Amino acid sequence: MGKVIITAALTGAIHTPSMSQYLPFTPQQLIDEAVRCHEAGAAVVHVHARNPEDGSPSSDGKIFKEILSGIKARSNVVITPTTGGSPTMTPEERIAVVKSLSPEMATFNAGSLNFALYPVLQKYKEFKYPWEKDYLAGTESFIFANNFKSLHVFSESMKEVGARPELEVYDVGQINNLAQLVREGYLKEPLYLQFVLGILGGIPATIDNLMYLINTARKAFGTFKWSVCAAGRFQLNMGVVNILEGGFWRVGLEDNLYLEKGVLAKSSAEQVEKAIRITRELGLEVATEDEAREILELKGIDKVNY
Ligand code: KMH
Ligand code: ZN
Repeated sequence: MGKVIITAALTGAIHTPSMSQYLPFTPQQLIDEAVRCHEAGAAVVHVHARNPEDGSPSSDGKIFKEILSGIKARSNVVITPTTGGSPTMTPEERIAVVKSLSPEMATFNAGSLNFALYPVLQKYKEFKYPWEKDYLAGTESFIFANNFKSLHVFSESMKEVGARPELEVYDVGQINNLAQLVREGYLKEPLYLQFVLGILGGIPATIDNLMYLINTARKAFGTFKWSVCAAGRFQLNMGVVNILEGGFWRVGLEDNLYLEKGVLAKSSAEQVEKAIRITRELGLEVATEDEAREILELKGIDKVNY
């Protein structure tokens, strides 16, 4: 088996500041978190931008540039900015970071789905910032739109700057979307997939479902690389099964605020350390950032625009 790439997803757009005091959102906090995760052994960091005043999701190019160049000044880690953005952003706002910063890799969401966060309002009642409650409640009517026209535009934009798409797959039918994009010439094999389990609107996080996704992708593509991320406590068991199957593992506060039951993670780096401990206990090796660049065939840090 090859080496395991550990990705740390630093903040995302699912959790809000009131859910954990440790959720980073200013550029400086995100830069520090990325460096900590890299030092802990993550080869890749996945980055969303947030408004430094109140932690709300942002697509501001200046904020993205500050974060990515700040990380690059201190670390050689691979940086994967989001093009999923948040429920409040248009597709044009979501893809802008790729066009302006020309990253080595960026997320590419493989299809449309309901993306519902509103049930967490049963758990969280008090909010620090006014936007949080409305944002979460608004997802009751949110469809995360990634139609074929938009998939075509996103893949062309990534091709133009040589950014590798990390293909986010939230349900099994989205593998068919990707196969269609390969047939149309928009995506080139070997693909790099990220199975995302446990989003309300997507496939639930069970071992059977993860194996179904892997086996369906095997039938569709033969050879491909893949990682897994899963919501909440499923981050751990989905990751373990996935690396035993030959895949990679994403951790981080974007997907899971906890280190263990009832204990908030103080940093994504704590989850990175835990994932690496387990990976090594299972007799597997962890990829460095440059090994990840080789495995994922990335263009290189010298070809980015930040
Ligand atoms: N937010 C996760 C559910 C993206 O940023 O484009 C998957 C993700 C996608 O990280
Ligand atoms: Zn993300």
